[in-house]
Amino acid sequence: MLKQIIHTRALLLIASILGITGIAAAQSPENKENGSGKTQPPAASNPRTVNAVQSGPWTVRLDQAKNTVRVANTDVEPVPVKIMTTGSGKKAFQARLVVAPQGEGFASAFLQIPAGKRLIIENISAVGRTPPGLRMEINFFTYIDNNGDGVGDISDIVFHRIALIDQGTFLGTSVASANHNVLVFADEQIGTGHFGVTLQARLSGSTTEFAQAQVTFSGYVEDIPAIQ
Ligand SMILES: [Ca+2]
Repeated sequence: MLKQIIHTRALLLIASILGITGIAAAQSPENKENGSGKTQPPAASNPRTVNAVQSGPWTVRLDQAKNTVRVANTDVEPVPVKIMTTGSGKKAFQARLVVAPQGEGFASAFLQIPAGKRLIIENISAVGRTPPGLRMEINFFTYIDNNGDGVGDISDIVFHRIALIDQGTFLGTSVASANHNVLVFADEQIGTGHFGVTLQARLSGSTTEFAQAQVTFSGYVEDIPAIQ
């Protein structure tokens, strides 16, 4: 009987030790991860990532030794890239022309382009001032060797119309204005011929009162390419 009691206590002690060990094992970090007691590396299809969130501006620096940027786009979805070149004689250009039409015939003014240069006009700002009841038409024309024959001829002339919008009447003068982003090429020289920008304006009727068109041209000049 005594032997049986001792044997039973021994079994209870062993069971108690095993139970404590089991609880400790169940609470270990490894078992929390995968329940197997072994730490597994992250699967390639489900890599561990860090949610990188930062308030305020980001600063991204290029490695000066490599200094390249690659954009992973497909051929059917290319990223538009504009190559900027410098040192080709580019120079900012801005000029204003004024004409004072008095009737339905065109009055004109001439803008000289620097010798041997191509003027690229990127913006025009225009205003037409007329007596109330009259309207004004404004346009300008330029030249570029459109037919590529190296000769300045009538086929090289190009017209550009300016769409004015009525602004109202101010102190007895009606005002219409426009501001357009444009892309206009104007060569000063084609072959042996020399050209510029001609502004012209006319009225929808005759008047002896004040009428005036002003156009500001903004852009740049550069060397005319040798081969076009
Ligand atoms: Ca030509």
